[in-house]
Amino acid sequence: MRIDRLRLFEVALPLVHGFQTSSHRKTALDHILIEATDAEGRTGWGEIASPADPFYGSETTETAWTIALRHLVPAVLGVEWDTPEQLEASWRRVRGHEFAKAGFSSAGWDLHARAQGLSLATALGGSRTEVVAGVSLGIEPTIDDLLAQVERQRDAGYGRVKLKIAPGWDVEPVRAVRAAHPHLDLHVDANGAYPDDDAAAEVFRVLDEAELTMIEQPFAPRDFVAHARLQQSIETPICLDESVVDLGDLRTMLALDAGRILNIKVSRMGGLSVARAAHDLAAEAGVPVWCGGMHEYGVGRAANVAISSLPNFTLPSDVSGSDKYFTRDVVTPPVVAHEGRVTVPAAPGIGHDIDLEWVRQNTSRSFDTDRSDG
Ligand code: OSB
Ligand code: MG
Repeated sequence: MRIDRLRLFEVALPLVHGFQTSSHRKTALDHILIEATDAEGRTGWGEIASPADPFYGSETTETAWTIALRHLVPAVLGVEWDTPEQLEASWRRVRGHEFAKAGFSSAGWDLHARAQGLSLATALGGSRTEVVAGVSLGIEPTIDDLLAQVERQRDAGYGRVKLKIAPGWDVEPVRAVRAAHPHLDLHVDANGAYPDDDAAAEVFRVLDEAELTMIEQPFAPRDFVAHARLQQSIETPICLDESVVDLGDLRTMLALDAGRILNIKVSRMGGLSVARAAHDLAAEAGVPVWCGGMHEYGVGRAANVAISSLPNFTLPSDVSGSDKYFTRDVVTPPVVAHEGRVTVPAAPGIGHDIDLEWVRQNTSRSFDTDRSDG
């Protein structure tokens, strides 16, 4: 297999509902879509879902665009490969920039699956025909607003709710949601906002009583030791997100018992092959995983649904339906959740068509290897 042409589209879409985490607020997204065309004219699509600002991780839309054009496009173009792993080996020398790599990885995997006439899920080795989806709710202006959001998503059929927390927005909102929904599958995500101090220890001691499914990324990404210490002192499983960007990080987490659940994000880990390897390693260690999201458009969302079909994705994933985020997605049909479940497409590749007209209408810049000398 050989990719002979690449097109990139930077596409801006507004979010249906603004989203605030401990570090930033977003009302619109700016993701990069990649179309890879092989020697036989088949196409595969991938998405670079980096946030515009370096507040979740160090990448931005701008750094991803630059790394893609300067390093990843030239690495990938014209390379002969049989497996997506061989394609990914073409950018082995590029350190970091996992979001940018993930877009190319997914485009390669989509092509690979289509060439074999397989769904992406099947090509990855997944067997689930549907995946359980949860919703991730941002920090709201008031607790009443948050309760209304929870109510809305429960009515939409979602059975698992994750709440963003931050110092000053933690014990109270969690207690309020728990009181209103005693049996809800509820968890919290701090996005690394807490300093490792006594005040934080007290917050987590109290949250430990709220019967949460997990506490996600309380401390700074690199501080595995702080997570390990907290895990030894509370019952609620800690889940790591930002901390784990490669398999080495996962080994550190497992060796230190710095968390008992893993959030696998295809974007954060640099692509589908690494995500699958992390899934396998976690499964061997008896650590359950779920698929986190970065508000992906339909292209990245479909890749998330596909990886979630692997057997150790036993907890609900952040793969809610497109309508939670966008009035019109970049794929047809959009990703749809029914009673909190998303059907894993059986059609070849990601199983969705690209709405090129909508992509073009929202494209702020584009690049085409057929229209430049690189
Ligand atoms: O930590 O999972 C996170 C969005 C932006 C940055 C970080 C995170 C998130 C989400 C989004 O929680 C989940 C989704 O895509 O629905
Ligand atoms: Mg998270």
